[in-house]
Amino acid sequence: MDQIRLTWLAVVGVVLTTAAGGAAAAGKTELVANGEFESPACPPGGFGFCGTESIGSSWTTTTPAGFELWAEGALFGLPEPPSPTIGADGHPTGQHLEVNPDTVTHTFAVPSSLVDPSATFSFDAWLRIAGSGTYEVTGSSSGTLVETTVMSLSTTAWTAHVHSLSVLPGETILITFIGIGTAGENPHIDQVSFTVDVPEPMPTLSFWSATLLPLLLVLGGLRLAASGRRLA
Ligand SMILES: [Ca+2]
Ligand SMILES: [Ca+2]
Repeated sequence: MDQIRLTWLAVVGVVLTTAAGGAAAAGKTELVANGEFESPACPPGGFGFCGTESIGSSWTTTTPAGFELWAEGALFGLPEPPSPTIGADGHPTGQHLEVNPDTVTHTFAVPSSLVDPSATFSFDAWLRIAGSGTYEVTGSSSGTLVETTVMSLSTTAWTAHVHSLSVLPGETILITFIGIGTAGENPHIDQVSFTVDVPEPMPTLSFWSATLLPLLLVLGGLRLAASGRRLA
């Protein structure tokens, strides 16, 4: 096999390796909408109720007045403590959601393009004054992914909850938060997150024809010219 053919084989090998790498590369994709509860805006330092249409249609609540959003550091009234202003990640909380003695859910679909089944579910919880709460995660194909678990026991700090899960492409995920206690004695939640690794799309044929193929032709031409000079 001559040197020119060897060079072309090497170039084709590099291109194929690059294509395979492009297909395998993945990025974290967030599947929870408005998980920081920053929309719509609360009155500064206070709290307010809002409807599903403003927080996002994939969220539901059984609280009759709607979703109860609180501003960062909001204080309902003494002797209650204000909401801790720093989340478990060390950053300011912004707004957060009071679950109330009710049920709050969030649903979304896992992308059908999913290759890697690993997912990460996480959120912060703060027990405002008393009561308690539980949460669970269910997949429409996978079944129960997180069993009913205590949400928060701290009235003075946000508690981080992190779960590594395995999900199936295309299934629907249901996250459920349940407050237990009387009104005003229930956990708050913040920075609800559910991430998966989704492969990045392959470069299109037009990308190859517009950039790499001309480059290969130029490289091949240079190689031929160099080979010709050596022969001359
Ligand atoms: Ca927030
Ligand atoms: Ca946050």
